[in-house]
Amino acid sequence: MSDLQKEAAKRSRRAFLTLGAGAVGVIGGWSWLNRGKGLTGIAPAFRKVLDVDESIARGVLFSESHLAPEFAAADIQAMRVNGSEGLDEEFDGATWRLRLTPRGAKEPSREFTIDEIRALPRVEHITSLKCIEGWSVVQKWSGVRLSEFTKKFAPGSEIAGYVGMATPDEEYTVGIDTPSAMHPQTLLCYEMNGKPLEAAHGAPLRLVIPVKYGVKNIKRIGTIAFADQRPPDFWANLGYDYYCGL
Ligand SMILES: Nc1nc2c(c(=O)[nH]1)N[C@H]1C(S)=C(S)[C@@H](COP(=O)(O)O)O[C@H]1N2
Ligand SMILES: [Mo]
Repeated sequence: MSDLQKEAAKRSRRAFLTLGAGAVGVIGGWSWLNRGKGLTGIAPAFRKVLDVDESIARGVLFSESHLAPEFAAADIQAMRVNGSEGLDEEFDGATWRLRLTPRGAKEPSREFTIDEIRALPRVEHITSLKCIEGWSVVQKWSGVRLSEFTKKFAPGSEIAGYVGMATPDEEYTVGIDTPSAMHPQTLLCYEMNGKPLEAAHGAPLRLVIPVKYGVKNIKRIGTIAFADQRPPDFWANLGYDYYCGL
């Protein structure tokens, strides 16, 4: 099996176990995720269960006050790389631009250089990146809040249902419900542990969204587009859970 298939198989098994059990999984927390084995896919009949769980998670358990735990500097762990979809080796950082499409627009309305992003109010947090495979790493992340960026450059887009992001080559995509995207800990991140992001971690700009699993923390963002319909999502397109909240 390819690495991709392996992650997919592991992921679907855990997605079923965690999200199929709904609120219990959310309340039970991370350690709960690592138990149980056996399922290889999500049957269509379970899709409904997952969607119900999503509405429970969004309506009842999720709110702005629901913050992911933050850690002390002494807790920062060794970096670990996972996933290289959309991280083309020929990528040229010098010509990279972030393109933004506000809600209702068909084309990007604006492009940003990394220096323009770096000039925005800087926020840092030390949080845990949780891969659906069952491991996690505590890292320090620096960047600008996606909510701040949106308020400034796409005002009004907050009411869109979703924000979609893609790598410059469009190989990796994520779709995120706007409440999670506007969460105060959600960052457009350009530094990891006090140093500019390395290529494998998504240079020059990645998403850090500690209220979601690693899969939604897209590395090397090329485009951000607000939309009312669910945008494409690499893992959800393969049949896995769209919401992917913790
Ligand atoms: N572009 C891109 N972003 C990605 C991935 C990927 O394959 N390509 N993998 C995701 C997964 S599954 C995880 S767990 C995290 C890992 O982030 P890290 O390599 O910085 O630890 O990146 C996420 N973002
Ligand atoms: Mo992951």
